[in-house]
This record gives sequence, C-alpha cells and structure tokens, in this order.
Amino acid sequence: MVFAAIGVAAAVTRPGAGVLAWLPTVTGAALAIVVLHRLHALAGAIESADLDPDGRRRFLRGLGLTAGVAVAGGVVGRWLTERQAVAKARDNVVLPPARQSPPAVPATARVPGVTPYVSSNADFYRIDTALYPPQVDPSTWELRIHGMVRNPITITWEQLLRRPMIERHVTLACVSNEVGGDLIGNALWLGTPIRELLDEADPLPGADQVIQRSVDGWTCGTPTAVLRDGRDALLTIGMNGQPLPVEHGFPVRMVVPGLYGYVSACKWITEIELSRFDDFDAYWARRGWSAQGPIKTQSRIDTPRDGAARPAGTVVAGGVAWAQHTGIAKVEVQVDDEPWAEATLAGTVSADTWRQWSYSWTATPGVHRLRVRATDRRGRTQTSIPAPPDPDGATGWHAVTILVK
Ligand SMILES: Nc1nc2c(c(=O)[nH]1)N[C@H]1C(S)=C(S)[C@@H](COP(=O)(O)O)O[C@H]1N2
Ligand SMILES: [Mo]
Repeated sequence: MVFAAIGVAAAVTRPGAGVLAWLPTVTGAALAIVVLHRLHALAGAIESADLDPDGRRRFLRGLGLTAGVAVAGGVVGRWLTERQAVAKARDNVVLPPARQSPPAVPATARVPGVTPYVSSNADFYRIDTALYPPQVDPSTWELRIHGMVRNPITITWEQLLRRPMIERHVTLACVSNEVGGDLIGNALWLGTPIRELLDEADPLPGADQVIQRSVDGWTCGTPTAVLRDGRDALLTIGMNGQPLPVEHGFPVRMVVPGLYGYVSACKWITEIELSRFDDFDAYWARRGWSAQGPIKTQSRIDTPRDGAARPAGTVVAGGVAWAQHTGIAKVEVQVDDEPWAEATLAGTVSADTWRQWSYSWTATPGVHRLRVRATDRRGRTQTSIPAPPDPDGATGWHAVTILVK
C-alpha cells in the first residue's frame, strides 16, 4: 500500500499527467492484493495438509504463473516507456525563427464562453488512427519525396531546419465534425512552404495527387494543384511556439489551409509520393469517404449552451464561424422565427482561420431557439440542408434552445 501511494503520487505529479494517471498503479496494487491473498491461502492449505503433494503443486503453479505475469508485465511496460523516449528528443528541439514575425492577432471577442481565437496545444482536438502516438526521433527522421517527379528528394531533420520557415495561423478541421461539434482548432503553425519542395522535386504532368504517408502507414491524398496554388500549405514543425506535440505529429506534419485533416494534414509524415487520384485511394478514401475534402463553411454557437437558462434582459450570444481560405464575410443570428440579424465579427489575421462572432439581444421570458448561419467572402451562405459528416463533411445550421426566466 505504501509503494502504491508513492507510485500514485509520482504519476499524478508528472508534467502532462492525464486524469487517469493513477489508474495503472492502483490496478497493479489491487492485483497484488488479490495475488498475495490467493498465494497465502494456498500456502496455508499446504501447511495444514502437511505437505499434501497436490496442494504443493497448486502452490508452485500459482507462484510460477505470478512470476510469469510479472515478467511479461515488466517487459511490456519497458517497451511502452521506450516508445515514450521521444519526449526527451522533443524537449531538446530548438525551433528556428520564422522569416517574418506572424501577423499580430487582432482584438478578439471578449464574450465569456466563446472559444478563444487561438486554441492551446493542450486543448487542441486530436484525431488519428493510432492507438498510441508514433514515436519518431528527429535524428533519424527523413522525408522522401518521390513517385511521379523528375527529381526525387530526401531531406533530413537538419536539412529541414535550415529551410526558410514561416509562421501562420491556420484553423484545422475534421471532416467528422458534426454541426455544432468541437473537432476544430486554430493554431499558429511554424513550417516551410511545401510548394517550394514540390517545385524542387518537379512533378510530372498528370501527377494530380500528393500522397502523404505517416510512419504508421496512414495515408492521405491532397490535390497537387492545391499545394501549389500559393496558399500557405506548410510542412510543419512548430505549433503555438512549441515543437509539435507528439500527439499532433512530432517531429513533422502537414497543415493545408482550406482542406479537412483527413485529406491534407498527415502527422508523423515520412513520405510524399506524387501520384494520380485514379491510381491510388488513401486511407479514408478506401473506406468510402470522399477523395476531395474542401472544408465546408460552418458556424457554431458556443454560448449560450443548448438547454441553458438565462435571466430576462440582455443576453449575449457568441461563437465561431469558418470558411477556411475563402474567409467569413458575415454571420447572422435568428431568434425564434424573427428576421435574421447580423452578428458582430471579431478580427482575424487571414481568411485561413475561423472568426469569432457575438450578438446581443433583449430576451423575453419563455423558451427560445437561436440559430446561426455564416456567409463567406464570395457571398455564399452555408446551406440549411442537414447532411451527416460522411462522406465529405456535415452541413446544416447550428441551433440551441434556451430558457429565459
Ligand atoms: N498519421 C496520421 N495523420 C493524420 C491522421 C491519422 O489518423 N494519422 N488523421 C487526420 C485527421 S482525420 C485529422 S482531422 C487531423 C487531426 O489533427 P490533430 O490530431 O493534430 O488535430 O490529422 C490528420 N492526420
Ligand atoms: Mo479528421
């Protein structure tokens, strides 16, 4: 029990300890109590039966089994800790500076309950197929650019760090995000423009798909034209001033403004292959999701929450809206069946991020429905027609119902 207490104390006080950090130690201690109890009972049975050979055999078998499980547990534990070793390599990374400092973040909405303009690394949503985040050591990392190119390239971590770096805010979104969902986040990414590397590799005509491959075999396919059209598609090494967190792709990932993550944002990337959409289906395309994944214009009400109660009088609603790489021009809010009214938009650094919005109205007692819709800078208002995430992103207007007292 004393060792368990020490173990729990050590686990929960580690930096970055999760809410379940105590669980392995407590599970181990509980198992130890059960095993000790059993073996003790067996040993007692042998003693009272005066070295009964049957009981003795059972005792030895139990002892052997316990030892076997302990050794296996030790080996697996060791293996798991070794897989975590890359955390140290990450601590030692010194990020190169960006060529220019990033645009200053403008005044953002000060409405309590509205999602911050920049998501912290700890709060950033995480989506991948990895049971355990791949541990990729930068000292052995290499990126191979090959396939339908005139000039195949391999670059190492050291070579990557010497390339020109830029820093950009980009809002990443998951195609699985439901209307009103939170699988979306905005970060400041540090990286080198992938366009320049592709130019050096010199893709052959017809190579319309850039396949990105992760060290764990996951793949995604991005249109070559999108990566070369001048947008800030980055081979990324930094997130909000830190080396990429291991869960977010350390040491290197892709970030492409305007495309859902499943077709553009390969984490733990080690390979880029120029190919054709006709010749290769990436991981999610093979499973029925659309091969093309431009982000659909969406808006979300963060406050008030669905089902919230508010006193009558002034109620301030707020949230975020996004149309990456086109930009948000307008957000409108509708109370019950009243006419749509324009919300106030907070600033943004570029068309590649979401925008916060707020709207205040004088609420009368009763149950009210609030809806939101966004219009992009090309004048297109998001569709009201509900669609599920599968195969290329959810649509529909986010609504909440609140009780005004
Ligand atoms: N290697 C790898 N990269 C991946 C994925 C994955 O499963 N494996 N998932 C993608 C999907 S679906 C999304 S939405 C984004 C999410 O990035 P994040 O976890 O950093 O938020 O990563 C993309 N990159
Ligand atoms: Mo995703």
